[in-house]
Amino acid sequence: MTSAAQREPLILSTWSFAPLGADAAMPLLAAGGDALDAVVAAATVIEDDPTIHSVGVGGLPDAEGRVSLDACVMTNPDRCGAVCNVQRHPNPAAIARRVMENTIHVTLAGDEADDFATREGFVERALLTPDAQREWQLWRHNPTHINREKYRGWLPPMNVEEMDNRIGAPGGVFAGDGAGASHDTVGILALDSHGVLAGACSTSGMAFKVPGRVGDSPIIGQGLYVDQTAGAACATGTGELITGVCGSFLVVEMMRRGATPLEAIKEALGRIIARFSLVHDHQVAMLAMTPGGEWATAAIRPGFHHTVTTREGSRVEDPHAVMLPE
Ligand code: SD4
Repeated sequence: MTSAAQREPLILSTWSFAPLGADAAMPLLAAGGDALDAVVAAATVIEDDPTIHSVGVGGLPDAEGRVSLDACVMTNPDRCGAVCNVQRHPNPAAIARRVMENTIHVTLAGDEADDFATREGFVERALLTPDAQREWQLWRHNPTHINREKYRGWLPPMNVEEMDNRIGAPGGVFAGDGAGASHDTVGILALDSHGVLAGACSTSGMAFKVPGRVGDSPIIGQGLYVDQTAGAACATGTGELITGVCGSFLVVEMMRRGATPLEAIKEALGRIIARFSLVHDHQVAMLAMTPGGEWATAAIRPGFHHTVTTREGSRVEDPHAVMLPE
């Protein structure tokens, strides 16, 4: 179910929390605004919402209880920016844009990325909310986790959206079988009325990750890739799998060579399935869009939803393909 080529403004985002941001950003595009402004605006709204436990404020912390944020933005190979491991500022996508626009670099990481943000006028904010801290404490004291060798042997848990909103429930998301919520990156692709594509990808990463871990989301070509001459793609899910196949770059290059968005995503997800020993909690989903506005989404496993936003509003839908339906 891909749409016809168009210059009608279009926003395609990961997961069902995305209308919050996409609906706020669509008026910019509907008024003739810029795709990059729209994706950063959408990401910022989602990052600022403390009830979303996988992006920005309220994100679940690392194994030591610290929240760290990753993000990137991109419009072309020569126009991209990223930040990793931001711990003092809530809006990494907007900071990534400043890295792109105000430095000669692409990526800043850690404390220095926060220092850069402060110099750029971004306001610091505590990222760890009481809810997220509570989930971390439940995780820390859950024997199904601490009996495993510290950090290793701990499987990446399922996506927050797939966890039935168990955050805040008496046992927390890690009650029961030890599987839990973790990783719902917001990936946003936009096409503006001038036919310009842009993308943003923002996450707090895998919950309870080893401190310092960086996933695919802020890495150009992995969590996001945009080239006006070929298309745009972004990814969500277990970053280590996406990284192994340079997922978003692969999808865009497949489209450059003539694949449809769906064919391109299936190639990337198929490589992950073929090359990794997947466990139950592994999930990857991808979005792809051509410069003409043709788009598709697909996921390895059931549970993923995309959000498509037009002038008429947002629709949350199932992906066009699920590679391993059961
Ligand atoms: C990561 N890919 O840090 C991100 C998490 C994610 O849906 O996308 N979750 O591995």
